[in-house]
Amino acid sequence: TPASGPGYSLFAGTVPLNTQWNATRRIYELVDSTRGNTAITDMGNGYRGAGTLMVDADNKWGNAALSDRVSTGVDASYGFTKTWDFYKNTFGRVGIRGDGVGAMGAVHYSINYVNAFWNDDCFCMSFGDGNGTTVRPLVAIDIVGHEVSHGVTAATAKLIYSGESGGLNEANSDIFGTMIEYYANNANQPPNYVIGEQIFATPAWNKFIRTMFKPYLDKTSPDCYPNAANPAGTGNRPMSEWSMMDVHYTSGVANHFFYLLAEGAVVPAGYDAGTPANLTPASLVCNGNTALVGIGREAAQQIWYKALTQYMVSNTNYAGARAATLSAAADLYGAGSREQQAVADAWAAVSVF
Ligand code: ASN
Ligand code: ZN
Repeated sequence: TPASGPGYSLFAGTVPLNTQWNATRRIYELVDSTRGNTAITDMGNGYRGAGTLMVDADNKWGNAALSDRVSTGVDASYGFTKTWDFYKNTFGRVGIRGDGVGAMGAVHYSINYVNAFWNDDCFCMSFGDGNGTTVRPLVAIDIVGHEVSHGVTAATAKLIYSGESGGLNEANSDIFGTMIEYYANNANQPPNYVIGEQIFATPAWNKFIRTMFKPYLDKTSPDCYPNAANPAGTGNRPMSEWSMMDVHYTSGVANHFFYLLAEGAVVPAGYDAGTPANLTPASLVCNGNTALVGIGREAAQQIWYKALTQYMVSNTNYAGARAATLSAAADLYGAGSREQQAVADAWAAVSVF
């Protein structure tokens, strides 16, 4: 029987959870029958099998403390709920594959594991606990949204996980992970274009997994696509290095494109002049176009989703992503529309022509 109980999460405050009453076991289970029977399990710090279904006697889940193993599961469940609702309400996509079927989420994966991942074979995702000191469990909403979105990519464009298509695959997960964070708009998780900042026990402007507005803040991810207009330099990496770069770095250029498309050459609060990051509009763009105006998150995410699901294919590269988003913008807003021009301008601002 479907039920609803409060969840005391690590990162999102007290949130409503979708649970179910198992009359045979006489216990509540962390299974959401209204979202394709998504289930959250505890791996018990092992790394094999599906883990043990999370259960609770009084339908009040966790206590918001790391010491309570259920609290980590609360964040995973909440993140999955928001992800499901985001895809359904924003794009009419019901379920990761669009077939109404939910996924499994396993928390407490392995020991001191500082990562999370999607596995399309089991249609499931796993979340590590972090390192036990400086890094907390990897169940912040943008991380959950990122992992689930790998399932969406696997069901649609099937972008191969290496080279430029791999970078686009990673960027897709960062883009939707971030849009899911905005969709949830949880007061305990002020939305932003920083990925994974919540998992750091001592937050700081330079503690994050990635930053979309300025990927090179990590001193590795390129801001700009390397070409004649943008030879290697600060915020850029030479083409000769690209083939060896991790997909979590080559994603930077597409993350950067999406930020500029949605928001324009605007420095986010906390990273602007006078702060330690000390960013200026000129430092956000690769071509000096500080007049770049964003079209907003809603139009930007509609363009990206249509490009992903209707135009990108397994070996799409950066040039192909540009063409895909221009086509998607034409379909949605018209050829020569303000939105389509903004897509061209945002790609130019990251040196993709
Ligand atoms: N957290 C990583 C990701 O989802 C795991 C990986 O490298 N695939 O991108
Ligand atoms: Zn990823």
